[in-house]
Amino acid sequence: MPSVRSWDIFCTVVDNYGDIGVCWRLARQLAAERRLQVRLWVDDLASFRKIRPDIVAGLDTQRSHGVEVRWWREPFPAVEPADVVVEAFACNPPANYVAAMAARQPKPAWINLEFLSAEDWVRGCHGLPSPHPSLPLVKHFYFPGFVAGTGGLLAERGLLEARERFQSSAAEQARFWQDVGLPAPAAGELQVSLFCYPHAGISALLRAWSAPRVPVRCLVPEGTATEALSAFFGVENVAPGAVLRKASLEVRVFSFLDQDQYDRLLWACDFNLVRGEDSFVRGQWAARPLLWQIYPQQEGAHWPKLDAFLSLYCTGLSPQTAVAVKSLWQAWNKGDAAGVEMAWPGYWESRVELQAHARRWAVQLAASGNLANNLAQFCENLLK
Ligand code: TRH
Repeated sequence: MPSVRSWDIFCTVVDNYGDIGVCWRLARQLAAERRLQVRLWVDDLASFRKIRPDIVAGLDTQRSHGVEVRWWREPFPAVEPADVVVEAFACNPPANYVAAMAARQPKPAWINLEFLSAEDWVRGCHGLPSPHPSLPLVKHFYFPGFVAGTGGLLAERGLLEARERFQSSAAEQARFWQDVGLPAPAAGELQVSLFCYPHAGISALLRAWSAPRVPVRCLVPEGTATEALSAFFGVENVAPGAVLRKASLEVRVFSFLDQDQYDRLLWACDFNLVRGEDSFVRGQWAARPLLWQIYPQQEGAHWPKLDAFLSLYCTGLSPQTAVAVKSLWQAWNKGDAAGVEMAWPGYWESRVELQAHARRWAVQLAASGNLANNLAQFCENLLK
């Protein structure tokens, strides 16, 4: 492999944090572990700053973690295209940049990094070429995935070992709680993190957790479930720092953490509610039981994706636990409060099996390698 390949990664922030979350993770890993020269073009630096606080909104050029971060805006400057060009989620690099790619010798490897899905068709489309309709360029579709024959999932080197160390070290956990300004958990208290889109099912879980059984501490990032929390606790202030209590439930609202600290939060909790794409993947690497809210798409395109993941994830579970997982996940994604309320006790009863399963699942996922390395190798083959 040549000593330093250059990469341009293009990211438009459509909404939320998943687009930049994935692109930043990829850029950082390529720079740190493969010593590549990475330029990340982002159209919304304010969203980026939420998950990487050293990013300054309004700067055309800055560096973070060995990555050159460029503000993507019009008019797009005349720059020399990199050896590898990644457009995340079909975001279409600027026309003058694409024209420069076509004029470059040798041509860059051009990748469209797709959304994550467990559906079967992904393996058939992963890596397929798509010739440009008018320019001498070929784009390749690159799909992340959960099984061999896909691009795998983003995971930094040593991630599982770091998580293992953290989860077995009381000192590391104590340091974490201190660093993020949250009190350490009380003995016997169930720790839950809650990251989701607004929906009616949230109140059902809050009700279940406040029933006097096991004390629950629920940690919620700012801007999440705000209306549900307001209504449930009858308060207006659900800003960062808010502490809300009802019977055996305590909710604490925190300011967004950077990605590394958010990982530790997932590792530190007993049960994680995650959403979208990137927190969903990190929830799996955390090796703890999880509940995923998929990003809702038009015309229900997300339902087959949810079902495909559920059938993969539930393989190897006892029939009773598989039903418990499917019932809760489906009710949660429908925003069906009554369904969530009915499904929670069965899920909770299966927690020992689910915990063991979550650990096995993370090991199984790691066996497919990691997306950054798989993608770098794929591009090297294209550039040969
Ligand atoms: O924010 P999201 O809902 O992003 C979504 C999805 O990616 C969806 O597929 C996409 O189409 C849409 O955006 C545009 O959820 P996601 O994917 O989990 O991204 C959240 C990111 O924020 C992830 O990188 C983790 C990070 N994060 C932190 O760094 N700190 C935090 O405190 C929290 C709560 C999240």
